[in-house]
Amino acid sequence: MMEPTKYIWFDGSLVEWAEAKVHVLTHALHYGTGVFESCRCYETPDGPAVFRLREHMLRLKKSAGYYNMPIPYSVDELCDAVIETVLSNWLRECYIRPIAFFGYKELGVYPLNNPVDVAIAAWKWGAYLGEEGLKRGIKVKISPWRRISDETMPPQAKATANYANSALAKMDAVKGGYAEAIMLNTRGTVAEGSGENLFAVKGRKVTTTSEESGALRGITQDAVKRIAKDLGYTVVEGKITVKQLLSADEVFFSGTAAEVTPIRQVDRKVYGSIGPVTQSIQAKFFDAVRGADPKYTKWLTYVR
Ligand code: PPE
Repeated sequence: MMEPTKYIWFDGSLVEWAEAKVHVLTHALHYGTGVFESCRCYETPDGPAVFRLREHMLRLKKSAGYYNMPIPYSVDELCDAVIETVLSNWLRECYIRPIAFFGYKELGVYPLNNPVDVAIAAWKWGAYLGEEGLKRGIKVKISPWRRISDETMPPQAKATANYANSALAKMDAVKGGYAEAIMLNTRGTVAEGSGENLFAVKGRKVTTTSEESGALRGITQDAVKRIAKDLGYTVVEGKITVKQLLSADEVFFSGTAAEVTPIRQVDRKVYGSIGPVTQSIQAKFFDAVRGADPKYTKWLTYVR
């Protein structure tokens, strides 16, 4: 169970964690008409800092745009609200979950007569796929469920509805004894994990799937691409076929929650424990988020 903190920011003010509730006839609960973000705050030598806060709030606004959802706060106001949430809970390292959704007024698929509610919660959340997974890699299953296609709904919107698709894939993987799923797109090439972007390494070439593959454009993915380039690797964004995936030297996930998580096995293909390229990228990533490399401090928003 998640460890409650004291306050949740809800429609402009801080409310007690246990009081941050919605009506059961909330539009988004019935029709998946919510959009959300996540970011992490890390301890740095200059105090806690949120990693790439502004990019996350920009993406929240962009996601809302796909659904004609008028979020009644500017990007700056949302950034301030995140900081306020972290500060009011006296958190130093935490996971932050901003969400905007069509609320309670009337039911029926058409959402636009409903109010838009915005909430931001923050709490301690360690390694998404386990400490052990972060160190030694996880077992992953290629899902029988394909990632939602852009002909069905916009994959670039981080909408709550998309995660019914992700949940199906994740449940199938976990029931099969795997930690996570890799979802292919409807054309049969790799899209991403249920909540992570995917990277495949071959020699000194580091490839991640592009927007055309149906993957969400990840903010961590973008950071990893930058870091990999700075480390001297060749970075490619494009298509990854299942064959390329299974013949890669190393494979890993990136994401706010997953950070940089090595994959040690996909179906019956065993890559082994964390490889050297993944290791160097992961180490640099943790330096970046913890303010240990001046090259990347531009990505940090200090909370005080
Ligand atoms: N793809 C998907 C489908 C996704 O949900 C995420 C983030 C990413 C890629 C990586 O994006 P970014 O965080 O910008 O690097 N998933 C968030 C939610 C996970 C959850 O279980 O909830 C996250 O990582 O926090």
